[in-house]
Formats: sequence, structure tokens, C-alpha cells
Amino acid sequence: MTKKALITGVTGQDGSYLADLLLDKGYEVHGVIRRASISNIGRLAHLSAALDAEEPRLHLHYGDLTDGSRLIALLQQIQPDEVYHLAAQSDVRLSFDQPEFTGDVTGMGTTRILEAIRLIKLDCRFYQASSSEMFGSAPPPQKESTPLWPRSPYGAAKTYAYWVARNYREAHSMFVANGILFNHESPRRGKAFVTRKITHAVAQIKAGYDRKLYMGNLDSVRDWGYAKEYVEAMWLMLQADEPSDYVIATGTAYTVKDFVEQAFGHAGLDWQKYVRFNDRYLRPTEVDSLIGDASKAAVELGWKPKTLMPELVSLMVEADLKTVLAQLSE
Ligand code: NDP
Ligand code: GDR
Repeated sequence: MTKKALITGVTGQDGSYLADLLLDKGYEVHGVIRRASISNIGRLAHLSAALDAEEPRLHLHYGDLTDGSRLIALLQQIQPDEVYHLAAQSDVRLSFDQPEFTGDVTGMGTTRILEAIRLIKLDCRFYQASSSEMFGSAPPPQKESTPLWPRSPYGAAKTYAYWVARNYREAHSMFVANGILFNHESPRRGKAFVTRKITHAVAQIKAGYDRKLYMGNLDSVRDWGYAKEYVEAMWLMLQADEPSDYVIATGTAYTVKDFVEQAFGHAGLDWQKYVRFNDRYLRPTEVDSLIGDASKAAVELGWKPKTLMPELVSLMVEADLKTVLAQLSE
């Protein structure tokens, strides 16, 4: 029997890699997309064959996390075996400007979809995209037992969703797993996030654009991994015998400044000539240091990171250079 998966947030960085992975594994994949005035399915462009085939293996459905009745209808219609709940307002800085909206989408969105599953008595496994932002100010290294101390409306909303997910597991005996993922990046990362913002700027400067790169806090420490490998961990969590919560991280620590230096260095550029400070990129409260201990995932799921930060920087700069140069030659 072909397994069916439903991915919320399929148009995002992780959703697109997860769709690739599940299609490779033979799943029938359903994704929830939002109506937008211009196309928002660019990250799925390479999957057009699966989408447009006579018997499509990828199906896209309009829906929104704020629209509970639509979620019920979709779950009832699709009857997925596995639900990967990735959709969220995922921008930490923006969550300070739109805390209520972030709470509604990123927090309550999880309750809406879990409650929809419960109400229609759907027998499925559920993945919740939890985040290292929930650890906030808790000192590193952070693991599953580390107390949560979120530092933004986004982190607080994810913390609420994490506990709701755990409660549905305990109260209703549902198969619910929280993946507590540390920052993971790729050439498909949105350009508002710091890594892609840097690699895109490096590529433009290398290609001859006359521009500067305006940045906020260069001192924060992050544990950056490769998104393509992190979606494998999501799948592994839903194949386990018992549902549980897992930290997914590389265990390595770099500052934002390290990332800047390596990215400019990879292109043979001196970062100090191009990088400038702008306080609009600062947050009212910052998360200073996130370094994950993913030993539980290694032991129980057999998951280990392969691509570490220096290689990740290189592959992201190379991908952006290729795109920028192709655009220039059009
Ligand atoms: P992205 O921001 O790239 O993607 C977010 C997705 O959610 C997009 O598909 C977006 O749709 C969708 N979405 C946003 N709001 C709604 C809504 N109201 N209704 C339906 N869909 C909506 O995030 P990532 O792929 O990077 O992350 C995936 C998940 O993992 C998110 O929940 C994020 O918070 C979490 N996470 C991410 C980490 C990371 O380092 N990347 C680390 C830890 C957790 P659209 O394309 O239309 O905007
Ligand atoms: P983060 O990622 O907040 O960790 O959340 P982001 O890349 O936005 O910031 C990382 C660090 O870089 C600092 N920073 C800047 N950040 C941005 N975006 N732009 C800048 O110009 C800039 N200058 C410095 C930030 O202050 C921060 O310390 C990401 C998201 O994907 C969340 O959804 C996810 O849950 C967490 O990672 C884990």
C-alpha cells in the first residue's frame, strides 16, 4: 500500500526538501499551500512532473493554519498516514512586530490541526516542527531535558505548540513527535534569514554588484546544519516504534561573524569592506547561544549530521553565485 503524507508548509525550505524525500521513498504527497497574489511554489518547481503527471504523486491543496474547518476537510479528504506539520510564521525578528499573529499561526495552528485529527478520529502519525528557539536563554549545550526559556513571541508560540503536541500524545494516545531542530540552512533558505542573506550578498558582490551588506548582531552563536539532512530526521521520528521528542543538531558552534568571514572568504573577498551595522536587524531580546546535543537521535534513530558549517557555507555561496551569474547573462 502506498503511504500518504500531508505536509503543511510544503512551499517552505523544509517542506520542499521533505517532499523530495517522501516522493523518493514512494509516498503519495499532499501539501497545503496558501493563496498568494503571485506564485509561491517556486521551491517545488523541480517537482512539476510529479504534480502534472496523469496520475500525480504530488497534490497541492489550498488551506491556512488559521482556518480550522478547512484543515478538518482536508484531513478527512486525504486520510494521510503521516502528517508533517511544518507551516509557521517562522521569522523570529518579525514575531516582535506581529506577536498576536505569530501566536495564532505558529502556536494555535498546531492546536487546530491536532484537534482536527482528534475530532475526525484519524489514525495517523504527527510531526511537530519544534525549534531550538524554545531554549532561548538556557545555557548550551541544549538537549531534550533542558528547561525551556523562550526569548521571542515566536519562541513562546513554538513552546506552546510543543506542549500542546506532548499533551495530545499523553491525553489522547496519539503518535505525536516533536523534532526540536536547531538552525538548518540550504540554498533554498529564505533570504531574510541570516545565512542566506549573507551568501546571496556575497554572490552579488562577487558578480560585480555595487552594494553593502547591512547586519545586526554578529556575536550570536548558532549551530548550523544542512536542511536536506534534517528532513531525514523528521521522517525517522515517524518511523520509530514509539513517539518521542528529539533534538536535531550538529553540536558545532559558530558566531554570525564566523559565517560572514567564511562566506566572503570563500569568494576571495574581504568582508570588512562590505559589511555594515544597522540596528533595524537587532531584536529586543536576543538568543545568545544555541548548541545542540543530538545524542538521543543518534542512539534511537541512527541519525547523524554529515554536512558541517564550513561545507554548508561553500555550497550555499556556490549555489547563489550560479543563480546570480545566470540572471546576469539572461
Ligand atoms: P519557512 O519559513 O521556509 O516556511 C514556512 C512555511 O509555512 C511556508 O510554506 C509558508 O507558506 C507556510 N505558512 C506560513 N504561514 C502559514 C499559514 N498561516 N497557513 C499555512 N501555511 C503557512 O520555514 P522552514 O521551512 O525553514 O521551517 C519549517 C518549520 O520548522 C517552521 O515551523 C519553522 O518554524 C520550524 N523550524 C525551522 C528551523 C530552521 O532552521 N529552518 C529550525 C527549527 C524549527 P508561504 O510559502 O505561503 O509563506
Ligand atoms: P534565527 O535565525 O533567529 O536563529 O531563527 P536568523 O537567521 O534570522 O538569525 C540568526 C542570528 O543572526 C543574527 N543576525 C541577523 N539575523 C537576520 N535574520 N538578519 C540580519 O541581518 C542579522 N544580523 C545578525 C540574529 O540576531 C540571530 O542571532 C531561525 C528560524 O528559522 C526559526 O524559524 C527557527 O526556529 C530557528 O532558526 C531555529
